[in-house]
Amino acid sequence: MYKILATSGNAKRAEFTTVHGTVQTPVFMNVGTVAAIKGAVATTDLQEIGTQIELSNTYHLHVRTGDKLIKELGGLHKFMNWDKPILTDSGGFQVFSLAGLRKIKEEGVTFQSHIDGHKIFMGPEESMQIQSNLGSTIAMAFDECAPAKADRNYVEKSVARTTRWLERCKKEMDRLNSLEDTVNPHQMLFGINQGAVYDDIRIEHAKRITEMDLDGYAVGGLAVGETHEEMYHVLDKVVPYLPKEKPTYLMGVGTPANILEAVDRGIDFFDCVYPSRNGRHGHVYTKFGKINLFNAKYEKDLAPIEEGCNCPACRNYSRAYIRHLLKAKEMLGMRLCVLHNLYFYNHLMTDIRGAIEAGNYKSFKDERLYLLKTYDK
Ligand code: PRF
Ligand code: ZN
Repeated sequence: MYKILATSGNAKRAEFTTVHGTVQTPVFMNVGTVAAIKGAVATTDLQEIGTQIELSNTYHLHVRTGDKLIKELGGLHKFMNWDKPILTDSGGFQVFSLAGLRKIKEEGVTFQSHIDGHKIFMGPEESMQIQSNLGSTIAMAFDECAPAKADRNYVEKSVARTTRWLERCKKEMDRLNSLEDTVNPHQMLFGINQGAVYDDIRIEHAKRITEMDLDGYAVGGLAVGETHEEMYHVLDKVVPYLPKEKPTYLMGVGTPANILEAVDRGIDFFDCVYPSRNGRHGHVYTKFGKINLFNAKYEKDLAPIEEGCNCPACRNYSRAYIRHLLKAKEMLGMRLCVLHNLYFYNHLMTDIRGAIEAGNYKSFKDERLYLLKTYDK
C-alpha cells in the first residue's frame, strides 16, 4: 500500500507498505546484484547505515548459483539473511548490457551467459518464474531498454513489444502468486516505461501501462548515454502521466544531483552502483562533492571522510588511515569507503524526506546542488 504523507511542488514523501515491511520514500535502494553488496558489506551492516531496501538481479542470480537452488533454500531473504524489502530487476536490462550475442524475438531473448558463454533463453514468463523463485518483494517487468541513440522506428517497435511483454508478465505473476509452493505469494509487479528520448512514445506508453493497474511504475531507458538535460526533460514529460497514487522508480540513477532533480519531478525509488563502485575505488561522497582518498593531500589528514558523518568509517577512522588501507590494498579500505558512501546516499534521502515534509523542497534542493559543486566540477 502506498500512502502520500506530504508533497512539496511535485516532490512526494510517501510510505510504501509491503509484506517485508514499510519503506519511507523517496528512497535509495542499495545494490546487491549477486545477493551481496560489493565491497564486503554484509546484510548485518545494513541496519547501521540506514538501508531500507536492497536490490538484486534476476539475470545474475539465474546464471550463477541459480534461482531454483535459492528457492529450495527458502528464497532470497532467508539466503541473504535480510528480512526487509528486496526489489529484483527483471534481467531485461542486464541481458542487453552484459550478455554476449543476443537475439530478440516476440517470445523473448536468446543470449550467451557472461560467465561461461552457454546459451540461455529469457522471456517475460522466465523472468517472472525466476523472480518468483527468488521470492523478492517487488519484481520488475521484463522489458527492452533500447539504446539512447536508437532511431524512432526501432523504438516504436521495441516499446510495443515491451507492452506485450508486460501483459504476459502480469498474467504469469498472477499465476505464480496463486501457486501453493510460492516463496512470496504477495510478490508485487512494477511496470517499466520506455521510449528513449521520444516524448510522444513515452507518454503513450505511460498511459497504456497505467491502465494495467500495477503495483508501481518505473521509468527505464534513461542514464544510458543521453545528457542529464534530456533525462530531466523526459521526466518532466512522462511522470505526470504515471499514477500519482502509486510509487515511481527511476532505474539506475544516479549522482546525488540527479536524485535531487528527479525527486523534484515526483520520483520515489532510485538505485545505482555509484556509491559502491566509487567506494571500491576510494572515491567518497561529501556534501561538497566527491573526493579521491588516493590523493596525496590526504596523507596526513586526521579528519574523518566527512565532518559530522555518523557512519562506521567516520565515527572511527581518519582519511589518512583509510588512504593507507586503500594504498596497501587492504579490503578494509574499500569496505569503509563503501559503508560511508551508502550511508551518505541513504542519509541524503533522509534529508530529502525531511525537506518535503517541511514543505521547502525547492530551496533545499538548490542549496544542496550549490554545495555539491564546491569540490568537484
Ligand atoms: N530496464 C530495466 N532495468 C534497468 C533499466 C531499464 O531500462 C535501466 C536504465 N537506466 C537500469 N536498470 N529492466
Ligand atoms: Zn562517513
